[in-house]
Amino acid sequence: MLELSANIEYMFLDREFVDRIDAVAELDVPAFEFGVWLEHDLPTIAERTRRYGLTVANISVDPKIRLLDSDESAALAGAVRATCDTARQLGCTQLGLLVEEVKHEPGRPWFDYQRSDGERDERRRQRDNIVRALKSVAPIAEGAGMLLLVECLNTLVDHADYFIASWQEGVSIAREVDSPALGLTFDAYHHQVNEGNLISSLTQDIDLVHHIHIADVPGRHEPGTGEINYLNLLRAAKRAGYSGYLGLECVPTKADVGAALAPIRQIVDQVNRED
Ligand SMILES: [Mn+2]
Repeated sequence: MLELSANIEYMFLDREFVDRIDAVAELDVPAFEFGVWLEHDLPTIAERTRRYGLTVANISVDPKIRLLDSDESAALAGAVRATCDTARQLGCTQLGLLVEEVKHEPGRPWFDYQRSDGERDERRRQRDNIVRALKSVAPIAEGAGMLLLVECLNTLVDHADYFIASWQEGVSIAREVDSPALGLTFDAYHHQVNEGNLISSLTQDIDLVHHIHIADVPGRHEPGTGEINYLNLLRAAKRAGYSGYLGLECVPTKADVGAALAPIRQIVDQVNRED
């Protein structure tokens, strides 16, 4: 079963943060999600979540910790513990985790940094630091009954210097960490921008995918406004065994968000009805 989850950092921005939960309920979307939580009124969020019978599908480990060149694993452990505690208050079981950015030279694409032996070794060392840090915190999440989900971001439009820019690198990191509490978020928007090849990428490693983010390319607007065929992508995800939330991480093109989301709701309903 696929279910939509509205990211309230992307939509209903004309309302106060906690009032966006009301908007989710008004549209009859079953879940919502957001990233950073430190600044928010958590008791009110928890109360409204319960009042409307919603699910908090995902929050993020916050703040972003430096892992590549310095050992801040103690700070990461503290952030993971605190996020597990917050997630428990909200009835949420999935924690998004971003690694940091590396300082690339302006205009030089990330893959160019594999050219020389020295740069390849540098990236390898940074990657190994990420693996080591994730191995150290995965047991914390596992003990709390939570999933830590690492996300790959695009480097061509939105996050020029983000470290995990390739899905295969994310997969290889997750495989090496090898913990039942460590998985990946597949963000179809980021993936389409950087790589394309959505259906093969998603289905080949579907066992690692515990959350999917959706938006269309270009513009990061609602599905149906761009080049991604969500009917075929979501059908493939379901057939490969994915069951879970589809986080709407998109900026609606219409003031009437319900109208903007009508096409993707129709697709989700159709896929859910299929065998
Ligand atoms: Mn995302």
